[in-house]
Amino acid sequence: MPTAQAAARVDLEGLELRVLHLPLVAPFATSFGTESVREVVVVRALTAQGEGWGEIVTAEAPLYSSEYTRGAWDVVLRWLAPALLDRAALAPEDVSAVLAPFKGHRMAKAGLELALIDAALRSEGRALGEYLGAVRETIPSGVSVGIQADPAALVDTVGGYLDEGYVRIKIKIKPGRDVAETAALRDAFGAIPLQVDANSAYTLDDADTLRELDRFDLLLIEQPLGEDDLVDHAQLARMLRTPVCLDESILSAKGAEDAIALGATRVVNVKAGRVGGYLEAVRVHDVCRGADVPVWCGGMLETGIGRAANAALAALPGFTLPGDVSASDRFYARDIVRDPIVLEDGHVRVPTGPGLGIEIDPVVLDEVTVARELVRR
Ligand code: SMG
Ligand code: MG
Repeated sequence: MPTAQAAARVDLEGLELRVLHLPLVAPFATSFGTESVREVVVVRALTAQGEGWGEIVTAEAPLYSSEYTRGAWDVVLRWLAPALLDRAALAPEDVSAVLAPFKGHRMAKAGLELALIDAALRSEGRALGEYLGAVRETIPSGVSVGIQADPAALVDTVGGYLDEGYVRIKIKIKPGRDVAETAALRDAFGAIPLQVDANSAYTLDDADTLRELDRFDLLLIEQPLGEDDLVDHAQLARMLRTPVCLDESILSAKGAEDAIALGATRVVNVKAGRVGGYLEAVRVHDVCRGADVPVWCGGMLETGIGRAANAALAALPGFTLPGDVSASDRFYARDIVRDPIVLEDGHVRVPTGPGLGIEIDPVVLDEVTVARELVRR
């Protein structure tokens, strides 16, 4: 893997944080709850060389992971922003080391790092894809489908996404809402590329149910067990024909290496927020590629900011499976960017403009902002 050339240093003068409330086009139900409004934090880095945008992908409640919006807001304002603003000049590659003394809070760190990456690359007129090591101009687009009222409703919803052109379907499952749902999709749509995501809803005691899914030839089963259950995942992986793919459990490149060595994961879902930033996400990709483990790009219902960045990340060579980088309108009627991600023949274009290659729509941004804070040097 050729190491990307370092980005320019920028003089950080301020950080603006906003909490946004973005209504979803339809409620999104997972094994841990249902969201109708996406609460998310966007970051604007103010530098002497220009501004940059990032996104902190926490949700209102700590249900997917221990991070949540108000916690991220607090840790950024109290600890992370002051540590960054204390530096005279900063390259994006320095951000993780400056923030390393503060444990955890990976999503918060990732959002800050992304804003610095965007500012630095824009100042150089350089695109994020080129910086991260992208090798594709477009990426195949999958869609993540929430738990529906019943299998018939699921067939209906999935049919709509297939008609739109999505090339891979992922459905959310939980105990009691798994085998019948998967069977209904196979009956209705035959051998479409299909996978399931449990968001930690099962234990090893459910192995018999999970083994029933083997007959559906799924691409993978994502995060069946708890975040900390690496040994249990390894044991489950030996009991299933369906490849186990970890999401919540992989928090770093080192964590990915360990999980692979243990046999706990045969495929990895890469999410920049979960691992502390896009640069660590590239390192996760590199580790997996070195071990011949395919990766794909996960999603956290990103706005146009994170969605553009995910498209660039998913264009790296080890991303050999379609990810959850769907069109913006899969979640939002109106995005906060002027150039939202769209689906073209089942694919999404990797942005080529400077930085993230996006332009914020200030009117929409103001309309969905519910809190705002600016910290200056
Ligand atoms: O951004 O398309 C998206 C959502 C993809 O299912 C998705 N994300 O566990 O992979 C996952 C979930 C995490 C967010 S659920 C609120
Ligand atoms: Mg997942």
